[in-house]
Amino acid sequence: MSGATIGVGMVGYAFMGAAHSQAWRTVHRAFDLPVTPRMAVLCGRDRAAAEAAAAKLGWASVETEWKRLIENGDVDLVDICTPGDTHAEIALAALAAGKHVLCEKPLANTVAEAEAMAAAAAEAATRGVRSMVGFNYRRVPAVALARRLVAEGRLGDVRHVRAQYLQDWIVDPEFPLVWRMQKDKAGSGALGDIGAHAVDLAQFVTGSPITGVSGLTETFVTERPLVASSAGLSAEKAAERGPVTVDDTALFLARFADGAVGNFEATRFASGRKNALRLEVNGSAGSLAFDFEAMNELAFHDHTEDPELGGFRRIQVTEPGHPYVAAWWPPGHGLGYEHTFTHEVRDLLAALAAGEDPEPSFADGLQVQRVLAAVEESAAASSVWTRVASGATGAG
Ligand code: SOE
Repeated sequence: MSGATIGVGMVGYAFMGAAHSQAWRTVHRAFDLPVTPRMAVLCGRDRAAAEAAAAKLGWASVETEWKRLIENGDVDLVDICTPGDTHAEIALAALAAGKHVLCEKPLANTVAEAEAMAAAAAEAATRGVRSMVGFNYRRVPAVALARRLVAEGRLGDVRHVRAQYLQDWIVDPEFPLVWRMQKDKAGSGALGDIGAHAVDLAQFVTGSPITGVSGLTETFVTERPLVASSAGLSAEKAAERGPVTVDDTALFLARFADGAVGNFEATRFASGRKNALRLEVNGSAGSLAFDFEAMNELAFHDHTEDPELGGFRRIQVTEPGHPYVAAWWPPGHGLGYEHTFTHEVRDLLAALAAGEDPEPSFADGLQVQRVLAAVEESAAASSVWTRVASGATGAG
């Protein structure tokens, strides 16, 4: 960090790269911060494509090798927006080189990688080198309110946690075999890609880690076209198909450290649900419910109220007293998906300027990775599945 600016180098420039770029462009114009990000280097393997992306997204220069980005003296912070198979090697090299790291979720593709990253992050912190994992939904004002209500005891003892992340972008069996459906690239399917968000959100809002799971995973479409069908393809090329090596959906039961029980669902086959990250928490004194598809609202039920006046009330979380809201618009105008990333880098920069460890940490990312691995281990152990008898004698 040179004075009041910090040089950022970003690896990867697809969906997450675009979302992070928007955050780096706007954060210091929306929030008063002691440090301003410089969008110094964008890294991508294809130079021409990376240069076009840098021009569009607002990056000053381009690298085609992430190792050279880390060696660049103008880079103080490495922002990792690549598929999960490269998170560990890039983060470990960056931390060793004294660069702060923001790493997209999930932290890694395996627990072993996540453990190495968390250990390296803890060591780097002793050198004043900070790290954060990108669970951006923590930065929705309604989620911050949910966490506050639980922490203030407004729900009493938490009994049930119900979390879903529902999408439908691959219901069409002809959707091509992109990296998110390849285990060697993504680590897992819906479980790690969107289930990770549901796990982190549930643990963040309740303040209680998951201690045990029982899981089920399913892959509905087991092979897909290698490339999207288009007029230019030869019939032979269009016919090429490859195996889907990850889950299309994951469902699991959970126990939390505070005694609550939970059920989770992460699927890419919820036809009609586009980006429905939902959380409901039921406690002895009340409940709350959040749905990202109505992200500016939080439903709250106070169970201590007169039952004749009870039930869920819809809170518009747009008053200036809520975290981040005052930086944007008057009450009732609302925020969007992109604001969660701006809030994420705002909190990262504020922590760096204060010499503090940002949250969620790599240790938080490791906890999520352990939950994901436990679900996969449980789902693979068919012994936990009890068949329901059928037929007249039950022998069917
Ligand atoms: C999956 O489609 C995905 O892009 C996730 O990878 C992101 O983390 C989520 O924010 C939106 O959906």
